[in-house]
Amino acid sequence: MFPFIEAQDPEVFDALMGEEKRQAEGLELIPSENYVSKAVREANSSNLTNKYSEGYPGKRYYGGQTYTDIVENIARDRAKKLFGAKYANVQPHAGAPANVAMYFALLEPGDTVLGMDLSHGGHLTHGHPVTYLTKVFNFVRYKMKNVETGEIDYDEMREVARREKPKIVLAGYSAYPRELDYEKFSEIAHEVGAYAVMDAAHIAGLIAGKAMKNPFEYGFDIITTTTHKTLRGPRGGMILTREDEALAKKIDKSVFPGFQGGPIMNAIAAKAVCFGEALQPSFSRYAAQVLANAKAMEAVFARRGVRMITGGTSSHLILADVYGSLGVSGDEAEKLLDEVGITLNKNAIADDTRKPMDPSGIRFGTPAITTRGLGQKECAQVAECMLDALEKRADGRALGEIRESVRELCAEFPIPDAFV
Ligand code: DSN
Repeated sequence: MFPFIEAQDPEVFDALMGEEKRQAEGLELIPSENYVSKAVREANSSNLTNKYSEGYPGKRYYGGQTYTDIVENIARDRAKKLFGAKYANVQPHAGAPANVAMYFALLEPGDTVLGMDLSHGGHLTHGHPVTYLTKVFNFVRYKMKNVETGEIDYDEMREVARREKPKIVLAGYSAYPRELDYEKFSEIAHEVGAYAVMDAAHIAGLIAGKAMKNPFEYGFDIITTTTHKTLRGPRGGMILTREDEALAKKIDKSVFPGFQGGPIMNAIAAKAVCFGEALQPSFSRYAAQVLANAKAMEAVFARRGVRMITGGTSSHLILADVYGSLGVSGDEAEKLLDEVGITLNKNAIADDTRKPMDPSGIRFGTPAITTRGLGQKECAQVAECMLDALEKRADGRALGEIRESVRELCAEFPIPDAFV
């Protein structure tokens, strides 16, 4: 593996091999991570990294675009097919740039966006004060009505929308594990003349695989997403427009030249390959299994009395209040589980009173372990291991045994090379 790097640059080679081993021998539960196929990796490291392609297929600023145009058109066509969209822009470098380009396409400085309260699962790019976005746009909030069930307060959303007149009503989260009532979202957005926009970064693969609802089927105007989470592609972003051509043109202009320069064409080739994989029947089976596996983990947490925000999950992720239930903080839990070979992330829970760097919760999910082939039985076993490790955190021998059982599970389920 990596023979040229090995010969030329042993320092980087060593780090890459260390990561190879870490990924092979540990269980990846960060819900926004996944393993890509070797085909996606080949495309991502292909000769297209040598090429500049500012513009769009058929309308570029540089010559030599015969093959970049072919690749980008394949990526766009497959993306449209996957999500039932009429237009796709596959050039955003990642999810945050996709959201920034979407805001600047739809808004004037000072305009208002109505999004989920950040402590209830929203994302930094949905208007966290640490981002530059809040210097330009005005962000107002809706929340969950009940954090034990995850029910969103649609009455409050409507009231705030009528009062604040947002130009965008934004759905989608990085730490909210339930399905949404998309019909209500688009009804409220369109009542006040706003666009209904979904940031599907986390669940794009589950939508594409038809395991979760598609917001476009409920009147949403735009979907932004990453391509590297449940969609199982290269690191990257994308913006889809359901049917409005004028809107799609604004998005294109906003991505380039408004915000980005040259597209990362090797990543676009990898997106094309990933979308090709996601169009196969095997991907729908994968998406359904991701959900079934999360349910299997939920059942163990519920049986062992650990509080889950929203009471459990209807998606790929679980947000557990480990401080409230087990007296171990999110940061301690993250570090402890890392030691036994289980990687996840600390996360604030709704209305958390602890600090962001040491919150009450952990966030974990099943996209990567499902790619590895684990089923419900093994996922339940992983959940038991997690809670055993947290409960027996003072018992070095018990932790050593858990580390060993994680290693055995990893050996039984190696990271696959291909999915189709
Ligand atoms: N870092 C991503 C996540 O883990 O949800 C979102 O930016």
